[in-house]
Amino acid sequence: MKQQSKAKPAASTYDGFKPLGNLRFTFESGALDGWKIIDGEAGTPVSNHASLSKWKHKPFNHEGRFHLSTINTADGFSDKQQVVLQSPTFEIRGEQASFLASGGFNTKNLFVGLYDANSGKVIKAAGGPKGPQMKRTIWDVSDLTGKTAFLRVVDRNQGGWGHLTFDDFSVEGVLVASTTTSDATE
Ligand SMILES: [Ca+2]
Repeated sequence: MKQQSKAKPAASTYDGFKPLGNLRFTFESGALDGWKIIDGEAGTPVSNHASLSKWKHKPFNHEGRFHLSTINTADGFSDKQQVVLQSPTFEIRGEQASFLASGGFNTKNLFVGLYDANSGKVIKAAGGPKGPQMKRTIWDVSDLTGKTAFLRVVDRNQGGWGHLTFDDFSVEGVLVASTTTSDATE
């Protein structure tokens, strides 16, 4: 690959992944699209930045123009910002789900979680690559078909790479009315 000039940011490159179903979260409206902040705060939870300010040579490679971010403050970036974001509730009808995420590794304080909406328990968790460029996660959800679920992007980490970005979620599924999510545990 040709070396990028330091003066010129690298062009953002989306992986062009074929969606795994009709239910998608891509944030291309520039708004939260039904996601809610359930703990903490985020200055600009839906970001159109192409990269972190110190990593212009390593763009996020998000889908489209916007992604979900726990590092984007009202006027810049801060790993100290802590926030928990929750998706709308949906019924899983497919066998696989997929998304892009960057930021820190999966830990108990920092993860993208898939929750059982009835029990409120985490079913699956993943993190970023401990770096600025989004990596793709594909989850086998074949044993969850017919169950209701929601996603959370959990950021309670203030250290280095203590943030997550999230974009381009897809699964075969349908949105449903929220049930017992207020009792959900982490
Ligand atoms: Ca997007």
